[in-house]
Amino acid sequence: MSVVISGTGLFTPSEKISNDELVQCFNQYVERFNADNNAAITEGTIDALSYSSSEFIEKASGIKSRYVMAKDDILNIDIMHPTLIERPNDELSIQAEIGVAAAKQALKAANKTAADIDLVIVACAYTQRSYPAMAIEIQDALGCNGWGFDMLVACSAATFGIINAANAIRSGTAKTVLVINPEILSPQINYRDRDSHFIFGDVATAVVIEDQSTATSEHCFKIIAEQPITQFSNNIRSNIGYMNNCHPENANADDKYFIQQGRKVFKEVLPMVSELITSQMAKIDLAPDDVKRLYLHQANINMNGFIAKKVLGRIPSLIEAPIILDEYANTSSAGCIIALHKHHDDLASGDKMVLCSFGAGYSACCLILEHL
Ligand code: CO8
Repeated sequence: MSVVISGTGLFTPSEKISNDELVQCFNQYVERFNADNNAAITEGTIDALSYSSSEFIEKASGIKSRYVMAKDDILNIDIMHPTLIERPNDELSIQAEIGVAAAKQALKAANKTAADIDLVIVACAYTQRSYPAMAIEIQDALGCNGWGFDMLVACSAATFGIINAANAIRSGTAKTVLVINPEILSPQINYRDRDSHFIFGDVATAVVIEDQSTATSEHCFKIIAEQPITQFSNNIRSNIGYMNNCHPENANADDKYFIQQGRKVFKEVLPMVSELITSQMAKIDLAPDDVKRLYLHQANINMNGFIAKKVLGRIPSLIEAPIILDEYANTSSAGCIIALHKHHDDLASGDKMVLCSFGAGYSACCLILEHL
């Protein structure tokens, strides 16, 4: 049995923030903080905050802008956080809504309807609640049969989700699966922290996974190799969770937001991912020159350049190793799926592609795909 990705979908929020807008707000906040704390800063009891800069952000990461669900209050220096109106329980949740939008596109691309789907997996970095599962809400909203569940693997959620979908098809517990990645990341950003205020954006992606024998779409990608790996690390961490109100004194502390040791992550993840991709290519005797496309996790343009060079032995063109993080920023697990969604129209039968995620956990996953 061969399992294929037969359709992809992408929901992009309508609101966008440029580096300059983000930096302008952050720097106004820094100016006010330093003025308000002038005495303590002069005494040496508080450190002055440093300014952010668009030049740094673009050079260090490649990010130029990000889409968000609610822009206004992120850029309000008295708030610096997205404000989303809480919906009543009988209305579709916001995370389910963007998941449904991406899923509908993926279904259309795969020539499928909701009635064909018998498993919905929501795979992302955060779900807005623990239960009922976002996947079951989306299953209901779309009118799919079968079953659904949520799974969290930070930036590797989408690829781990695809592997779970493939295994469900192989085991016979599902025939056609939707894997949906509604990544609403802006609430987890500390917009007052210059090390991380620029990193993430909001988005949703979706893919349809099915047996090759039922696939009819124009662009079908057969999974010909796959391997997930994990290795514990505290270098990317967030302590947000349902136990936070058990220690209310720290409930809003900085460690409840996304925190990382970016340099360490860069250094440690790079060899881990290069080795993972190389070993998967060796498993199926795939030579670097035969890799038509490298869809990498979209966290940092320099990191992707290093990995691509190590794996392919050459600096790839932007067509071979597409970059979407310049426009979308880091969208956690959705990043490599956006790259696949936007950059596959020119692929032809027999072309081989690498789809690889990496991120918190650490977690990484490499899939090698062949265009039918
Ligand atoms: N403006 C100006 N200067 C800055 C800024 C800024 N905004 N930020 C930091 N600096 C300063 C630093 O303070 C430092 O100053 P000094 O040398 O005086 O100490 C200097 O610039 C250099 O800082 P860094 O060493 O931190 O800069 P880097 O070149 O390492 O770049 C990056 C920082 C861009 C963060 C880089 O390290 C990076 O991208 N690393 C890879 C990280 C990565 O891939 N992480 C994976 C992310 S995890 C994930 O994708 C999913 C997690 C789950 C979702 C979470 C949702 C919220």
